[in-house]
Amino acid sequence: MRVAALALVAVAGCGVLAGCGGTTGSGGKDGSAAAEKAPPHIRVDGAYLPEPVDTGLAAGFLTVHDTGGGDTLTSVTSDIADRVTLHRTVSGRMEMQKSFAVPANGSLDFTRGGNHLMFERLTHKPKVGETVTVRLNFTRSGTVTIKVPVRPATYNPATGGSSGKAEDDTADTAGTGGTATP
Ligand SMILES: [Cu+2]
Repeated sequence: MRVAALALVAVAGCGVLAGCGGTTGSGGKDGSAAAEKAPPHIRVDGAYLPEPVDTGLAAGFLTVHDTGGGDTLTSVTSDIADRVTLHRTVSGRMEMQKSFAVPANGSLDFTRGGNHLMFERLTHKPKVGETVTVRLNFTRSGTVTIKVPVRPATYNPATGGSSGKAEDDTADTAGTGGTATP
C-alpha cells in the first residue's frame, strides 16, 4: 500500500518535469550545451498528509531529492488550502521560512518534529484515502505537482503504519540536524 502510494507520487512528479525521461533523449549527442540547459532534477517521495482534526490546519511531510545542481523551494500551493506555509522547528518551536534550500545531489526532508508544510484554512477536512494535489515551486525546476495521500493522524512513515502512540521523536532521526526536539 505504501509502495503503491510512493510510486504514484514519483509518476506525478515525472509528469511535470519535462526532463524526467521525456526530453533527455531528443538532443542525442549535443553534449555540453544540453547539459548546461538541463533543468535540475527534482524528485519528491514519501509525501503524506496526516488527517487533520478540523479544517483549520493540516501538516504535510515529504522528501525532496536533487540530482542536479541544487535548487530552492520557494513556495507551495494546494487546492485544499487558502495558503501553504513552510515551517522549520527550532528548539521545539515552529518558525516560518520564506524558502528552503535543496542541496545539490542531496535531499530536503520534511518530517514530524522538523521541517513541515502547513496547510491553512482548508476547503474541507481531508480524509484517509483521499489524495491532495500539492504544487511545489522551485527557483530552477519550476513547479512540481504531486499527489499527496492522506494518512491516519498517527501515521508513521518508518513503519508504514499508524500506532496508538505517536513516536514523534524517533521520526526526527532521519532529519535535518535538529537536535532539540524535547
Ligand atoms: Cu508549523
